[in-house]
Amino acid sequence: MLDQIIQTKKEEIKNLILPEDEKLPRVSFLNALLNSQRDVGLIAEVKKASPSKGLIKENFHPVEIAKAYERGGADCLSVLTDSPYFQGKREYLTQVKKAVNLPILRKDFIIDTIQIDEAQRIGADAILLIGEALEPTLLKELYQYATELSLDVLVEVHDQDTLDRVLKVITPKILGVNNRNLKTFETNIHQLKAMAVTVPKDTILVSESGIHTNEDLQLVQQYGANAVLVGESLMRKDDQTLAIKQ
Ligand code: IGP
Repeated sequence: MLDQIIQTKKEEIKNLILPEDEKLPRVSFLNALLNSQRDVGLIAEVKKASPSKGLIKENFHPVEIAKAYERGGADCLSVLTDSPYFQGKREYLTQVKKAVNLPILRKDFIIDTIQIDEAQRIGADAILLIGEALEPTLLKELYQYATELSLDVLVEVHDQDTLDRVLKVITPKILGVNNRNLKTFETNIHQLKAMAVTVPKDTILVSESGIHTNEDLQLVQQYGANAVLVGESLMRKDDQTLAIKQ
């Protein structure tokens, strides 16, 4: 699946026209996680659909969801901008950015610097780079490019091999371990357990995907997560504010 998504992105990039710079104020994604008042930091995701679950939310209103997350006390937001697979849009991110004060991660499959320019222009505060999707030299180049534009980067890996490869070229300030394998869509809530010891101690560790209950949250915290990235289980609730109030 991941290979197919990357092929699609290569085609998209060929036709990509950069939007006007919205010149929206940048908020530090990293600081929001560092200063979280929650037991475990929370990145709440605005997610309409996914390839593994299909449509997650009917009557999808990204701005309303984002405001509800903010009221509930999320530290950061993640907004899907990929449309072929997740039914996201870059406009959603800009609309959300204009409506809330929380820092926003652009959730997409970034393989080229032009997508980082795009992220910056539409109002993202941070971008995602996926270890499994990028050769180490390209990962390093994109990481540096984003950093020069003052965008924070969430570097995501699924397994130990990828983590080892990533750490040879960069020391990410924020590292996500995706519990979901993007090639098979299998989710394993214990994915982080054996990997956490190899993560540099100053790196913020985020457990991503498949977190549904308080038990899941406590488990990943025990494994060493400083924060979690949650989409589906929050999106399926009727009241997103209530769902994340501690
Ligand atoms: C959220 P979930 O299972 O709570 O909806 O997962 C997030 O981790 C997931 O959307 C995600 C993702 C990605 C999506 C993690 N890494 C990379 C697209 C691309």
